[in-house]
Amino acid sequence: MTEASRRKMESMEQFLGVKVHLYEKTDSTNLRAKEYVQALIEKKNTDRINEIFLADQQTEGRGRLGRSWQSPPETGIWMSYLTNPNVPADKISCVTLLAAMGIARTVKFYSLKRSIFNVDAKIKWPNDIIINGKKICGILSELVTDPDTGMNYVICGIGINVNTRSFDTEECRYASSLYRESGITWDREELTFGVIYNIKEFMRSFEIEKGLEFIVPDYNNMLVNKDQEVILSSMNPEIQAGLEPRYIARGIDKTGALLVENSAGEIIPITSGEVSVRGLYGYT
Ligand code: BTX
Repeated sequence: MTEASRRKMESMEQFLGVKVHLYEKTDSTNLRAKEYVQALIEKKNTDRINEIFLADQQTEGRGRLGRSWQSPPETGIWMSYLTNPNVPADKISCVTLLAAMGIARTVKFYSLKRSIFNVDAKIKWPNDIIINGKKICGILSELVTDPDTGMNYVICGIGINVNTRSFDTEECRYASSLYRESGITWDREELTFGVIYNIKEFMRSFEIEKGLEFIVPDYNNMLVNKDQEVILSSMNPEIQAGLEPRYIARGIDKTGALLVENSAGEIIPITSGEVSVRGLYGYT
């Protein structure tokens, strides 16, 4: 990151009302945020927190279930949004869905502004943003609870492939970037500000409403496999044994669960983070 963009980023802190921690290179922004939370817990923090950990490059970017996340220098947005929302613990998982909405909305606004009409951002429940059937963004949310106060801190790790030219490993066969899908170089700073702004706004509404009802219609409009057949799978053999071969994805409900319809026409809410959703053909 250049000195000029660093200064710009810092001056945006006040506008966005968030503190930004910048790193040229770090192992993982989620790990930086976790360390920070530990220090807050030791200091017996009771304040509300909205802070961003943003890196140009991650050397050990992490995905879910111990997977890795490729985070090469100056190509993407590798950041963790740290917050401690005033909502019950059972609603904390909604933060991932709010982040996905914030990112998808930012990509849409940016595309409209620049007349880029060949990218249509969709959400793959619960934590991916998809364009043309390819994964351009993943979200890894982690929870840390203060054992004394019960305060919940959510670290919402966001990886967006912005101007990545190529993904050459088999591991990334479903990956793409905004550049690759649009043929245009995107402004990472502008996107970063938009993502932070939109997530913060969604979080604010979520705390007022104490739920997700306000995003359900918009979310379902962006759901990549809405009303399509999907296959659910789980690494947990007990959960896997109870799953049918195919379902139809009907959309999320106000708790953030994915509603799927089985062969008998029954609607089943899927809440488990242990279940992953695949379309019949390829990744989505
Ligand atoms: P995930 O488990 O859904 O996706 C990880 C999988 O995605 C990998 O196993 C690989 O197949 C594929 N993959 C790896 N790198 C990329 C990439 N750059 N683009 C597309 N596909 C890829 C998704 O986990 C959650 C990722 C969160 C990443 C952010 S970055 C900031 C924060 N810090 C951190 O360490 N992680 C988060």
